[in-house]
Amino acid sequence: MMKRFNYLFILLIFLLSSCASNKVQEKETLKSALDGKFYIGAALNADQIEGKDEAGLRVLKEQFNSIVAENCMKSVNIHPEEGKFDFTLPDKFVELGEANNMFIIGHTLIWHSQLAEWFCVDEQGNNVTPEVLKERMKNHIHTIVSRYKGRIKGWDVVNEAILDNGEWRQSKFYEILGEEFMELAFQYAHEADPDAELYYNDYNEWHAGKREAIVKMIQSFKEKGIRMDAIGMQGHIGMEYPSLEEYEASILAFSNAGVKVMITELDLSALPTPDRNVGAAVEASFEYKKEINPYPDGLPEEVSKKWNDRMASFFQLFLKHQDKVKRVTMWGVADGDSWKNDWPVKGRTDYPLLFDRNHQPKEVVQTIKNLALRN
Ligand code: 9MR
Repeated sequence: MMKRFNYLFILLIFLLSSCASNKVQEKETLKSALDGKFYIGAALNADQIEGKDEAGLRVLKEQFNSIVAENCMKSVNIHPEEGKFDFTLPDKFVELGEANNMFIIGHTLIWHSQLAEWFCVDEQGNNVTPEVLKERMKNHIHTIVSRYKGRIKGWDVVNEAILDNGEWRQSKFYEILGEEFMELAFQYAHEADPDAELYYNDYNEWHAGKREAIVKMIQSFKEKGIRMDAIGMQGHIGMEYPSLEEYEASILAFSNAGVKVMITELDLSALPTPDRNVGAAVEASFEYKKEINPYPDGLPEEVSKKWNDRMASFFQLFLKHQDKVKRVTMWGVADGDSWKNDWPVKGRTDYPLLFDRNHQPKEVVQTIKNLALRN
């Protein structure tokens, strides 16, 4: 009798304490649960920066402690004509981050896409000389980086310069300057703010060719004494790709080469992909068909479970490597904001982010908090 009472007593204590710990975890936010592990960030669109998306901003301020500009700092927007900068949104973006004590990231200084038309050509549309392009890059980078010196803490200096097979992308920058453009970009950024962290940011880095080329680049930067703090690993992932092992191999390779890893641009598409190697090439586009937009009215339970489990397994991986991963940034706050709704097929309904269209946390948010408190 006494023994049975003891068992019951122990069970009761166990139930009460696990209830209490669940309550504590419910009160935690993503940023408080992940505190001391890595920053948790989100990309901000114009409506959020301008204060129009109140629901998105509420979630952002409550849950996240880092921000990156989704579009407003791309050269086509921030420097549309030579010598004519538009800092309206970028200034507001930085003020928003500072007012909320966030780790602010600038995106992106040199990118072949969304490139201002004038940047690499003369008035006749011919490529400028290497000397002119160097001068333009220097002016562009110096003007932007020094404006936010000490305020923007890290920069995606160069974006997407290497192809999946490890070859250089034939961008205008490469065409005119060769490989040197990469080093020059980092050098100019460092001159403008010696304390800012500098990153190379790309997608599909789980492809062996791209991984190896990036490792070589890190090594060469180290030999030459050029500052590069981290590799940004864009996380535009799908339900079937990449494998956790492929993604982990790149985290390990970059870290072993001597830099930190930032998980940037994370979103997990719940939709079928017309091409699993499409990466995040903005120009890719496939025709809309009803069968590739299967969930216009919400995710079925079993798909939602699979989605939550897969997102959780990625966060588990990031937590396993919390000594290497310094930041995880979602490419948007809530599903309705995501570029994935229109890419690579226009007009679909996707479910790639941690908060749904009503700005409610998905199940995985609680799972991430639990994992963070345990790891
Ligand atoms: O999410 C961005 C989308 O709103 C823009 O239309 C697009 C083109 O500027 O860029 C998207 O963000 C890209 C990021 O800047 C770089 N990596 C790939 C991202 C998705 O295309």
